[in-house]
Amino acid sequence: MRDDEQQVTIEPYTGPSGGWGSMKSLAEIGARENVGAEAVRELTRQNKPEGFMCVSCAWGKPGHPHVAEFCENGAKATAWELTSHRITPDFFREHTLTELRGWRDYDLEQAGRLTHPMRYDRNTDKYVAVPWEEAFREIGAKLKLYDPTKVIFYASGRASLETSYMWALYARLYGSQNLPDSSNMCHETTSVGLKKAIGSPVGTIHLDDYDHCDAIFYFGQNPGTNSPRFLHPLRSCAKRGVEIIVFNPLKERGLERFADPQNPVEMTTGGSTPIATQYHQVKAGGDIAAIMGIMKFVIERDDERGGVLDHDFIRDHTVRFEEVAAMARAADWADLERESGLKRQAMEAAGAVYARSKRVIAVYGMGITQHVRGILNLEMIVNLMLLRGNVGKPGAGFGPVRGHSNVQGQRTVGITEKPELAPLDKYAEQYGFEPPRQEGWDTVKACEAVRDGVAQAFIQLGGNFFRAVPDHGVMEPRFQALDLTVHVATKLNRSHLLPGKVSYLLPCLGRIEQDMQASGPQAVTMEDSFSRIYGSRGKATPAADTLLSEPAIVAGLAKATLPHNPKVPWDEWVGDYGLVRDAIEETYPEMFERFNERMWMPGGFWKGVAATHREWKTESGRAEFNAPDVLNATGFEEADGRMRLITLRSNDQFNTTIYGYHDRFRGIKGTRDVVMVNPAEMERLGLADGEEVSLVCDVETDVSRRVDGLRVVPYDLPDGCLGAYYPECNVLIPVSHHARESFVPAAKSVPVRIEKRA
Ligand SMILES: Nc1nc2c(c(=O)[nH]1)N[C@H]1C(S)=C(S)[C@@H](COP(=O)(O)OP(=O)(O)OC[C@H]3O[C@@H](n4cnc5c(=O)[nH]c(N)nc54)[C@H](O)[C@@H]3O)O[C@H]1N2
Ligand SMILES: Nc1nc2c(c(=O)[nH]1)N[C@H]1C(S)=C(S)[C@@H](COP(=O)(O)OP(=O)(O)OC[C@H]3O[C@@H](n4cnc5c(=O)[nH]c(N)nc54)[C@H](O)[C@@H]3O)O[C@H]1N2
Ligand SMILES: [Mo]
Repeated sequence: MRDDEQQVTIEPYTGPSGGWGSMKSLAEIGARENVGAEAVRELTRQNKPEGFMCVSCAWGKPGHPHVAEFCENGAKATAWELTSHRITPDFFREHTLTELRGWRDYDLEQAGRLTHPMRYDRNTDKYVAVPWEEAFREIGAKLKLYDPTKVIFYASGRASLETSYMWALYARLYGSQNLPDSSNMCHETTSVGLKKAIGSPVGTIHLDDYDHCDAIFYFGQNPGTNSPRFLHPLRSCAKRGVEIIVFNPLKERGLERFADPQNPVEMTTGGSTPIATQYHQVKAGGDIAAIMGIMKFVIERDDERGGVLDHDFIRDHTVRFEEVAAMARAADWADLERESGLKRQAMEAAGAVYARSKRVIAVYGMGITQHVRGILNLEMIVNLMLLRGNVGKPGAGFGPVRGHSNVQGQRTVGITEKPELAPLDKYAEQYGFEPPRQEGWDTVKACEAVRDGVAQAFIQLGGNFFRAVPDHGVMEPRFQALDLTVHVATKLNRSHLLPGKVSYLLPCLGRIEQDMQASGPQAVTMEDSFSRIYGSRGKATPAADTLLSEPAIVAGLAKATLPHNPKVPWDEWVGDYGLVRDAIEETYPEMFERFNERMWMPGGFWKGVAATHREWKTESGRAEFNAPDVLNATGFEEADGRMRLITLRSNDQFNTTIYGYHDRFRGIKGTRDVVMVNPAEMERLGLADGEEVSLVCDVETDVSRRVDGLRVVPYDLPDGCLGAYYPECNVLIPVSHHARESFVPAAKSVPVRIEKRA
């Protein structure tokens, strides 16, 4: 039996999040990756001033950190990067890509760190080592042949601000604004929706606002797994008596109870802190109705007794309140109950807390953004918050929890397909060229362009695009029809196994590793969920001395592709990243003033967010109420047998990186091929615990989308909802099933049917 292969066990987890369970899980991965003393030493530098910034999530890095300012999953990410396993050219001599396509995501990454640049050889179906200079030269020569507007430059949100700036500049100098980013599958709904409603495309709170709030309204985000360091402020809030009102179809353990691994009392007594004061298992896509119910209660109470709404704020700072208020008053409780899956009393109980709380933070994640009507979800959260002026004052505001560690920062420094979001005139002036002005491709448009044979080449800076996107059945063969694919990566993943006609795999240093350049060891910077920017210095020994840094690879590609431009000093930039930061400061003087100096401020420096001080950069110049035109976010009709599939992360993965097969908090061990079904639904459908079923996409198209062999796991979910894992179930999501306006694939309610085995 291989080390990761365990008996499949499915049993409810009764422990808290954190606690000994997280320690055990950590020890297991440390042993499996065979990490040495160096990795342990590195952990003490994680998320500390002068240390390195975690390669996992984008949660804030406090100015006064804990002794161990890392969590179970951040430590796993560190161990995964500092693994002692390697993929050398020998590995590729032994395995064809056809064979490797039969491996699981877990096996591919577990094989270790990539060490050499490789070129795909079609005759043998293998990757073969190629010298760096040759790879750059050949890629550059190919790129010169294409129409730049048909080349895709994808970035996953981990690359530093320096790399991202160079990347975006490279694409535009080449003539392409096709700069999709993992953000397009993630918080783009925030970028579009918050921008529209309050004029700032990002969260408005500071980390210490959690010390001042008296209630948290918490929608569709799973901190126990995806941002575990958030559990510390949540626990402090809970201890302080802050009311934490959760809306989530699943009972997520991190929102129920947390035992602090750094608290000796909780660890030795087995004690834990309850987190949520109310837990509402809203239907997938039901938040619009749930929030409408809360608003109805709050507005009607104000109508009756007054003193509930912040009328001054509404008058001075907002538009369209009356329209939305009238709609809330007229809403019918029966409709709201049906659409939200919650009882009127539940919405009223949440409303009562909202009405009496002076400072409220709204937290949300993918449960809000990844819906066809995700923008409406978000607008409803804004509506609710505006009722009592809960933005732009201490202890109140919007707390979107971002994904990748620098995903927000990539947008800040120019990785965007939207011309209006990039300082194109400034680019023109600073670098003396005419940047492309037409709208580029986001993730969905990039997929369509690949699917329809329009795109010619795909260059990927990190990530696993081909696995993260929807519709694998349709997309996989199409990726292989591309003329050129190039991947910059640390570990092998499925995207690398779907080579275009010509294909390269370029291995890079990770952020935890020492990055030595002409001027000495380099540091990089990133931006967290709180719009704070700080430095990160890698010190670990690089996985191989053949690796290049990401800035060096971007520069290598750029120099081979572009005509010489004396205003773009690629080599100098690679020699000293401080010069890239100077260039960033020149492009964005307001946000990055004295960048090189301020990057080492403990807790980072704040780039500034207008809505935080009630400056509304919206069309109306005010914060905007928006009346929803529907009450649910799914974007599809109810039909007999049609269910809403929620695609989820387990506690043992980072996106498409699968660390293991133990979703501890959900009690699912040894397999990811499961579908979570509520027991009443199981009975109705005649399904037995452990039975194997198929899920079939329930959208009328000429393509059949299905996943077979999923084991039924009884799970506490609202009626009509199912849960299953991403990325295995992405095959069920049509590319066309995406959020309106933000184009985020709607991974949180996918219309499916369950098929029993014949
Ligand atoms: N360890 C680890 N950390 C991660 C990641 C990881 O994979 N592993 N991924 C990173 C990335 S890129 C991101 S974007 C974040 C993702 O972090 P999250 O935003 O937490 O994303 P998900 O786990 O996909 O699920 C979000 C939650 O939404 C709930 N939900 C689903 N549908 C609905 C709905 O309609 N309404 C409501 N109210 N809730 C709903 C689900 O039950 C789930 O608890 O985490 C980041 N951090
Ligand atoms: N069904 C469904 N689909 C989803 C989601 C969902 O909830 N449900 N979530 C969506 C979301 S929120 C996101 S953000 C996307 C994630 O999409 P991506 O960001 O594209 O995917 P990741 O799995 O994070 O990428 C992992 C790969 O990144 C590479 N990598 C790791 N570290 C580094 C590094 O330092 N440098 C470089 N160059 N490469 C590195 C490794 O090779 C690794 O295999 O998926 C989206 N897809
Ligand atoms: Mo994400």
